Amino acid sequence: MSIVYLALGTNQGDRLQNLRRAVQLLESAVHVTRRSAVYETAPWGVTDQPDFLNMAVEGHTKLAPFELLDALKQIERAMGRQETIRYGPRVIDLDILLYDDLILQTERLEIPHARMAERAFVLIPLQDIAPNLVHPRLQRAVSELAAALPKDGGVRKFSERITLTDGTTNS
Ligand code: PH2
Ligand code: MG
Ligand code: MG
Repeated sequence: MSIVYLALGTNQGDRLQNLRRAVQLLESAVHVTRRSAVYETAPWGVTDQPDFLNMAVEGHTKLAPFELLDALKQIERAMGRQETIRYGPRVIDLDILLYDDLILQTERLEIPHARMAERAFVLIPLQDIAPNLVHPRLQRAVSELAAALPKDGGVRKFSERITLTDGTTNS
C-alpha cells in the first residue's frame, strides 16, 4: 500500500459538485483518508478563464504510479473532460503530487509534481492535510514551501469542507 497526495482542480460547470463527484469516483483507485478545505483560486498560466476551485486529498492505493495515472485519466474522461489547450479550462483535473518518497522523472509522469512548489493553489490546500510532509526532492516541509510563496497567491477559502452524498465530511 502506498500513500499518495493528489490535487483536484475545476473551473467549468458546477465546480463544487465536480469536486464531490471526483472524490467519490476516486475511491475506485485510492482510499481517501484526508481532504483539505476547498479554495477558490485565480487562474494560473492562462489567466483569461474562470476562477478554479482547488483542493487536495491524501489516500492509500495499491496501484503503481502509472496505473494510478491511468485511473485518474479515466475518471477525468468519465466526468466529461475534453482535451483543450495547456493550462486551459477544465471540468476536472486530477494530478499526482506525491507518491510515498518516490522521485520519478519521465516524459509522461513526473513525481513529485513538477511545479507544485511554486503553486499556491496546490500548497495551501496540501498544507491543510500534510503540513509536515517533506518534499522528497527539495527536502523541505510543505509548510515551509507554503510560507515561501508570494503573499497574494490569489487563493481564498471557499468552503471548509465538502459533503458527500453519504453524509461524510472532511471535518
Ligand atoms: N490548473 C491548471 C492551470 N491553471 N490555475 C488554478 N488556479 N488552479 C488550477 O488547478 C490550475 C490553474 C492546469 O492544470
Ligand atoms: Mg494540473
Ligand atoms: Mg493534470
